[in-house]
Amino acid sequence: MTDSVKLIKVRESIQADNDQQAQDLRKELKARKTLLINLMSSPGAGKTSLLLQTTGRLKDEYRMAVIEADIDSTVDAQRLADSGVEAIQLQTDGFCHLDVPMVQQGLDSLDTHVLDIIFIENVGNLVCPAEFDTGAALDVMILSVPEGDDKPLKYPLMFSKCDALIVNKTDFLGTPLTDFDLELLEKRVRKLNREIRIFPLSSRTGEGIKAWTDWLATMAAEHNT
Ligand SMILES: Nc1nc2c(ncn2[C@@H]2O[C@H](COP(=O)(O)OP(=O)(O)OP(=O)(O)O)[C@@H](O)[C@H]2O)c(=O)[nH]1
Ligand SMILES: [Mg+2]
Repeated sequence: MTDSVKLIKVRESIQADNDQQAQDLRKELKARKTLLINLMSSPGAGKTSLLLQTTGRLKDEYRMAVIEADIDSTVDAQRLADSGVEAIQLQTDGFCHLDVPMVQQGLDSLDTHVLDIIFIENVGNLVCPAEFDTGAALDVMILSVPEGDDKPLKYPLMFSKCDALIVNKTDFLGTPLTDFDLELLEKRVRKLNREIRIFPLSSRTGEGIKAWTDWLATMAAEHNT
């Protein structure tokens, strides 16, 4: 275990116009040919596990970094740094989501000019992160099988705003440990968001991850031209 993680304690911004700042950041990163992806989920759905799998598979083709956000601790950034990925840890001091100025503080610590893809691991919850634009070009959420297939009914905004939904922990499917119905979930999600891409996968076994990384590669090619 190395102690190679840069830690930044961020505070809620007093600047009101987060949406305008998000548009400006998106434009700036498009011009720099850097794809920023905002990854959201409830605590423990598998954000860090998926980031480890994803960066591990794409490391020969893309220069990548991760901005981790947590209320406390540097555990997640350390896990990524230990795997060889550049990772910044933002500590939000009780705050439940990231806004653009917080993301900007993370970006300021990275050499964005040489990076093709930057992932944000947002604070774990399905409510507040859905309400704040981070300036990312893509919003991606994870729902894990043990959370249940009823979540689109309870947290519709999150499912409505995302470009892609990862259904993680599919290794639970078909076992007595869950009654999760993937078809029913897809029906519920499509009612909220017809265009969303859905990737069932297991960050544990690796099953289904290639479809996700292939899509990411297409998105990076489109964005970074
Ligand atoms: N069975 C199974 N377990 C998984 C899978 N993906 C992650 N896990 C486990 O789920 C737990 C939480 O995973 P994390 O990757 O830390 O989840 P997270 O969303 O980053 O969690 P927070 O950052 O705390 O919100 C860990 O014990 C992982 O090993 C999966 O596909 N299948
Ligand atoms: Mg995590």
